[in-house]
Amino acid sequence: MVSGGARAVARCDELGVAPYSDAPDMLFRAYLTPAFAAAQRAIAGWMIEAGMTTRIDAAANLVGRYEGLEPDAPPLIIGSHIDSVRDAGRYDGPLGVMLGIEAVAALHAAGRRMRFPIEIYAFGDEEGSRFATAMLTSRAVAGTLEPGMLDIADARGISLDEALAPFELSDLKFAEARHPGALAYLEAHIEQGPALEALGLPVGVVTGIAAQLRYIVTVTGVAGHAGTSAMTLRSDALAAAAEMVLAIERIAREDASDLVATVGRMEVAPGAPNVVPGKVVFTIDIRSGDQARRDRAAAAILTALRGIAAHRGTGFTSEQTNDLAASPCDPRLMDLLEAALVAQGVAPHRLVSGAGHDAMILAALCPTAMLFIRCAGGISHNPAEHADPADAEIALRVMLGFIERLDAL
Ligand code: HGY
Ligand code: MN
Ligand code: MN
Repeated sequence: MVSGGARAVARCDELGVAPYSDAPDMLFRAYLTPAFAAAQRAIAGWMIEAGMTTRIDAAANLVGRYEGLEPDAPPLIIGSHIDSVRDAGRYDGPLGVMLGIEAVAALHAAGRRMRFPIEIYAFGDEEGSRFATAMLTSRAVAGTLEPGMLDIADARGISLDEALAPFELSDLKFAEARHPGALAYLEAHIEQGPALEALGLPVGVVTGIAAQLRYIVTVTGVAGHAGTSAMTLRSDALAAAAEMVLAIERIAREDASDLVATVGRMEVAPGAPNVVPGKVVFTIDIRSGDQARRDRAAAAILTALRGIAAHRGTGFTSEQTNDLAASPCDPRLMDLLEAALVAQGVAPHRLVSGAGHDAMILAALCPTAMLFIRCAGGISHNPAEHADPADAEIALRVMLGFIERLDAL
């Protein structure tokens, strides 16, 4: 018989290709697309098979529920996201959802119910790969949406409200996804880094998640003929942006800490070989476990970029699109998770997450815990991402041990 861990990995693989990807040649499943809807249908089927009832909430999250002995008790939420980055790996997000389903399937097969209900959340938007504001759907659940956050459109100009319409949902009701109150939130996720692999450990307990800031920067120069615009007379937006990217890298490197800063997307207009670039739009993502350090670096970066723009005579604007506070995991839940991990014969190890997770948003709703699963070479946000079925099986047993310990409190 296939183990629950192996089945969870196999289901992630199944979700890695069409019709569960919107792109024919890679995995890209953005929030509210046809591939997203197809993935929801498949996952809902697996939830029902595992003994749950299912619903889609007002933010288009798929929710499976396994009743407890005390139906009105606040539930344990187990979740992660099913949207992906462009050209994604198969496990970032879905593995946590699949393992949650497997945990319920194991309880159901054993005829076991806890005092509390268990809800499995397949969050819709975590990556922010369609709309610039990431973690929209967990913010709706945690009740931390801010004014203006839903007033957004994707790269093709489709508003959130228009994207919700095929799901028979609307941005006016989005906040109704707010959860009435949960006992705890547990998220299993691939580590997306090399630490567990280097230590020879299949799983580890997360202590907290680094703070993030994201910006969109627009650099405006003057478009001109590539053959006739003299080098000394140009206002080249891309040359200025290139200098800015290097300044961002230098500032982050010079900090010599856990601080990281990334320019991950750049659009050059008009984007022709024979035209001096007139406009460049790029993103900046800045993170550190220390929020004050992150903020100091962000201020230094913006000052440097303004200086480059002034020196080169280009226009410069920046807009903050995301501000996620550092999020410590709950000490008591960490201890429970660690006890469950030790019971599986795994040496305990605690580590910080540089990647963002829905858990950092859910922390506003209830205490949170995260279990990291080793991933090959620490590679993530890359189709080469790989999680071992044997590690997933250990993670599943740790999650079940955690659930039993939470029930016994
Ligand atoms: O960007 C992140 O940290 C995550 O993968 N959403
Ligand atoms: Mn990711
Ligand atoms: Mn993720």
